[in-house]
Amino acid sequence: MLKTGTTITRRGLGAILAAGLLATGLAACGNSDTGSDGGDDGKIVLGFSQIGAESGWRTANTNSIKESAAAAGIELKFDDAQGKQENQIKAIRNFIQQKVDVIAFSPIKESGWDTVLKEAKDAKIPVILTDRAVDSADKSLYKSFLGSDFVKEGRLAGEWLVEQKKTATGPVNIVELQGTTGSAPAIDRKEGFATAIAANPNLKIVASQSGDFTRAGGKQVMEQFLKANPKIDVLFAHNDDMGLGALEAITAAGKVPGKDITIITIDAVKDGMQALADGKFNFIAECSPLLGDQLMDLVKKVKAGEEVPARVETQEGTFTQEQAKAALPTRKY
Ligand code: GYE
Repeated sequence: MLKTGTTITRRGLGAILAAGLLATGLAACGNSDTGSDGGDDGKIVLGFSQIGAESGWRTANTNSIKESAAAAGIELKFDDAQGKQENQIKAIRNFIQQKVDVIAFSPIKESGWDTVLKEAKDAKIPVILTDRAVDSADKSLYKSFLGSDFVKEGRLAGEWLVEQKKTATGPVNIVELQGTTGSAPAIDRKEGFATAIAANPNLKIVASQSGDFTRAGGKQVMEQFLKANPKIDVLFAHNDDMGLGALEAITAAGKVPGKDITIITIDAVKDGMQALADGKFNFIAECSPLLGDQLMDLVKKVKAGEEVPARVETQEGTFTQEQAKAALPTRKY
């Protein structure tokens, strides 16, 4: 994994600190290129385009960004794109027009960003990707990516299943609820899971479809899966919310979730963790939405002209039912 800029010499560190101090000093003296509205208060203005509010993860992510911006004294211009890429592009163009200091966004899909990212680059506004990646070949279009290793999350989910089913003699039928089509987490989690389960030829994905990362989507697609497949042993859902929606469909079909059907999800938001502690889910690979503090740190650094790592990854674990019971009381989201 790419982790440039993680080794900093003492001298380098001194230079970085000096540059940071200088930038802060300049800003405090009312240097005119800060801020979008007059810009003489020294405040950093961050334009952030959020995907929407499709899941518990997203809500926790939005709260984290708002809270961390306030705590860091960064002025946040927040836009909710309501699940539409065109709205995200519009928001980014607005931020460019308003001459914000830094733009950050969570791209709903991987492709289709080159033109607008080029516009930001031409306007000399640094861009930071949070949570999801883009497939742009030109890596100079953004300064950094902050988020999770989605392939690893899928792999951890698959490896747990391989271990659980290592003594299975017959076929184990798996259905997969994919995230939003074309999004980085849907593409990567699918890939990681498939790679891991290839270790046991008994494990077969018999149906795989997008539930768009929502509860309603998870419920609806699971209903179809149950109708079309008489024997489903395992559900792998790319997030907790789709798994939670699927619970309703499974119960309505007269099956016991967590027993008749083994359920594996990703995220570990509170409702997912509760389902795991209650025995309805069997395993969750964690994906942290608490990106706010790290994002504000990167924003300050790029504004100060410092080098930042091309990729910053969040720390994550996995949860079994017992571990969920232990973690729930102190879970923040
Ligand atoms: O897993 C899902 C959300 O991009 C990591 O998006 C994020 C995913 C998260 O809707 O719940």
